[in-house]
Amino acid sequence: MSSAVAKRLEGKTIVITGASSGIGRSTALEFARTAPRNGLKLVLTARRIDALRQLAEDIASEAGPGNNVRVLPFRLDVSNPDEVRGFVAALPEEFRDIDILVNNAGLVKGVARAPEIAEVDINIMFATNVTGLINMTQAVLPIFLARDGGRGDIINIGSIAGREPYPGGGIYCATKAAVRSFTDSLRKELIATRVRIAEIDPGQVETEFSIVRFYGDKAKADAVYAGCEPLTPEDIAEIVVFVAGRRENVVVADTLVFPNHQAGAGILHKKT
Ligand code: NDP
Ligand code: 8X3
Repeated sequence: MSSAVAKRLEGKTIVITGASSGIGRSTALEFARTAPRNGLKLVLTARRIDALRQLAEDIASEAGPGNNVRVLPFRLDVSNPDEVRGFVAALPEEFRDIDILVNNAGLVKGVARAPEIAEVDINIMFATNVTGLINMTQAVLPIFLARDGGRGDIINIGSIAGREPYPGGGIYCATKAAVRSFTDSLRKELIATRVRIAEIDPGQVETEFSIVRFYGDKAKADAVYAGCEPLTPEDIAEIVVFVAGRRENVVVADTLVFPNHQAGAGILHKKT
């Protein structure tokens, strides 16, 4: 017997960006766990294709024997506008009728403050977190709008950083504020359709995020989480699937989620 959520997800084609790690990877697994026998099609995208192929194997074993989840690992750099422009046309026909887009790919680079912020870091954060997310949305939205008056879900992963800018995060925070602004505009622009636009803003989640921030320095990344208990990527994945699995008339527009020791950007109670 299927749960109500599994039935609502029946036959859906779901695209997840940044599925090779962290929140995106956990979201792919969570969709498969929630609806293993409901004909889901998962298009898992990121730059690291080997990690996506491994994830496809992990999903097959998690979803268990008899599952009918179909997984397509697809190499895609969202910061490359040409790749994003060609994305939908490059999908095999049976994966093209996309129902849900999870715009999750994103990154932070460094903790530098103006005027010391490297131009290369500024550019990659904006090209990935902002232009990449907007281009993905524009690539997929025509599919939604062509469907009986407009139907489909866009779930954007923002951040507390988009609401509360902090020193050393000037560029990353600005990118997430841009995501928030674009998301809110989009929801208003699409009011005459049944397209649902959601934003989920996590606080501290332990993933590869801080390793990327500190250019691969694991010790610096670990120090971020010392003395506290961050959210896990699974915590956010469960919320993504919850949002996608609501009754069609229910829009969970905006969600802010913290671990228990956090009450704002950088407002953390750490054990000493
Ligand atoms: P991870 O570093 O673990 O995952 C980031 C994912 O984004 C990876 O799969 C990576 O894949 C992908 N990615 C990065 N650049 C590109 C690109 N140019 N094209 C395609 N994919 C790309 O971090 P998280 O899981 O934590 O991050 C996911 C999202 O959550 C981000 O948008 C982040 O800003 C947001 N977030 C994270 C928080 C945290 O504390 N961790 C808190 C709030 C929000 P690959 O390298 O293979 O391309
Ligand atoms: C990640 C949360 O506070 O490290 O988006 O910027 S924070």
